[in-house]
Parts: sequence; structure tokens; C-alpha cells
Amino acid sequence: MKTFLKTGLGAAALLVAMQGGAMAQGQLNLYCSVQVEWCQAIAANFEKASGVKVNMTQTGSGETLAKLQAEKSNPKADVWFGGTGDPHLIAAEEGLTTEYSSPAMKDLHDWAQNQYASSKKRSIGVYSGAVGFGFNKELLAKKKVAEPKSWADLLKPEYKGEIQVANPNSSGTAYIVIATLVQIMGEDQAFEYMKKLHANINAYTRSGTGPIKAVARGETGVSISFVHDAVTEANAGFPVGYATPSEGTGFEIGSLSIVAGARNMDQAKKFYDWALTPDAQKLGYEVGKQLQMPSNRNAPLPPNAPDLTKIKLINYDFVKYGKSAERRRLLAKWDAEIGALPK
Ligand code: S7P
Repeated sequence: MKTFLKTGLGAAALLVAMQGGAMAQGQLNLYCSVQVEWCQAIAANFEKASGVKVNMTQTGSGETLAKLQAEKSNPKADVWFGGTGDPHLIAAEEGLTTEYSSPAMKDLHDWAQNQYASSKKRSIGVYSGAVGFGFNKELLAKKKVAEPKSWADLLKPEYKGEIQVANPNSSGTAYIVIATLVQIMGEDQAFEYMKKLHANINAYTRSGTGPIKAVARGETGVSISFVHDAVTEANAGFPVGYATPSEGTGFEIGSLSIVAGARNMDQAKKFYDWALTPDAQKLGYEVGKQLQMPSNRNAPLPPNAPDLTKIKLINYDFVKYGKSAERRRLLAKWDAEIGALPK
């Protein structure tokens, strides 16, 4: 009896101490804009490394920006991980995120540090990836349609009803597509191009990854999306190939920001530092088979990841296209001139 009481009390004391310890580490409300498997791995591994309890919500970049804007006076999130860089810059400009300088910054590639400079210390790069075309090789072969190689190719009549891209109002990926076309062709020509392209589009999806998933399932022949997502689908066994446009293409700086007025600021900073380590940056590939280029110079490039140095990238103007007014203007123009066109 005595031993039972002793062990019972000991175990209870240990449990209280453990709970006290875990509680002392607090919690973190994480908005996460990469693929859900990666978000879950980020949450679980940070919990393990820090003892901080993580409440994670996954939504794409455009949608997360809209949520942060709606919650401005009563922020619900502490930190925003991943998603295209322009909405992070807009969040910075609108005061939705706050300044932070991580000691890990010195280990990051220049492009990741550029995001820190462009956002006036309110955001940083965690990964990068290029826009291009994903296609279903079997479907195109069956329809005797060539694999697209250029922006010009996408206007050819054989792609009628064969192409999917996301809606730029909800998708950061699709916003990069518009900004890329404007930078390559000039604004007037880019909108003329998108009007012609509309004839070949079968759907504007909510999320930026929707089109490549539809390609993998054989629901559409071609997607305009990030090429790393095409390789992920190919690695999963789908007959998916990819190409980057011969005229040049845009790219993302997938980013990380701390929410202004975060209730759990210490935990948010801890997470931010951890997310920039090579160990954290390996998780995207290890768990979610994601193939973006990590921002920490010491994190390995995932096998078969598209090599950004071999892609014709434009000198994407993140500062200009990461401005709130510019995004609003381009989206309104897209709604009026493209989104409103009959299908
Ligand atoms: O994780 C894949 C990826 O393509 O998704 C991210 C982003 O959330 C896409 O957001 P949208 O739905 O708003 O386009 C990219 O940053 C990332 O590379």
C-alpha cells in the first residue's frame, strides 16, 4: 500500500511537473501556406524541439493575407509560415506583420535576405521556386498535342479548354503569373495576352496548387503553376512533366513573417529562428516530398528539385509587385478585363 501510494504520488507529481514544464513553454498560433503534410510536420517537429504547443491552420497565400487583413484589429495568429512572397510584403506594408531580425539570417541565401530588406525587416525568405507549365504527358500524347515550351505556345488553338491556372484574387501563385507577364510583355500586351489565353482556360481555381493536381489526375492537360509542384506529382507516380517558358519566367520567395500584435511573441520568435535552420528546412522534402529550394545555404537541395540556376528567370521586381496598391490595381483590372469574360 505504502509503495503504491509512494509510486502513485510520485507519478502524479511527475505529471504535474511535466504539465507545468509544457505549459511554461506556452503555445503558438501558426498560419501555414505550404502543402498540408509539410505544415503538419512543421507543427509537430517544432512542438517536439521546443515544448511549445502549436495550433496550426493551413490556407494558401492569397487567402491567408485576406484573413490577416480581416483580423487586423484582433490578430488570431502569431506567425505566418510559407506562401508566395508578395502577400507577405503587402502584409508588411499594411502593418499586419512586425519587425524581427533573426540570428540565423547570416546563413541564408541573398534572395532570402532581400525579402527581409524589401519588407523593412518584417519578412524573410524560407524557400524559392519558379513558375512554369505542368502537363500530363499521357493526356497530351493521346490528344496529339505538343508539350508547351513558351508563353506563346499556350495561345495555340490546340490548347483550347486544356489549361488551368488559379484565380489571382485568392492565389498568390496566380498573382505572380500576372506580374510575370506584365514584366515580360509590358502591361497592355500582357492583358491582351491574358484575354487570348482565356479562350484556352477551362477553370480558374481557388488555390495555386489546384491546377497541377488536376493535371496529375488527368482532368486537364496543362497547368500554369510552380514547377517544383510538378516534380512532386511526377515523383508520386503521375505522368507529369514540366517546362519553363523560353521567354523567361517569374519566381517566388516563399516567406515567413511574425504577426503584429502576436499574443505569443516569444514563441513566435523561437519558431522563426527554428524555421530557418537546416533541420527545419529539410522537413519539406523529408515529409511532404516538397521540392522548393531552401533558403538556408546549409540545407540540402532536395533530389530532383528544379535547378533555379538553369531556368531563365526574369529580374522580378518584388518591391513594385509587393505593393498593396499595385496588387489591388492589377487585380481590379484582371477582374474587369479577364475574370468578367464569358466562358
Ligand atoms: O507548397 C506548394 C506551394 O506551391 O504552395 C504555396 C502557396 O501557398 C500557394 O498559394 P496560393 O494558393 O495562394 O497560390 C507556394 O508558396 C508553394 O511553393
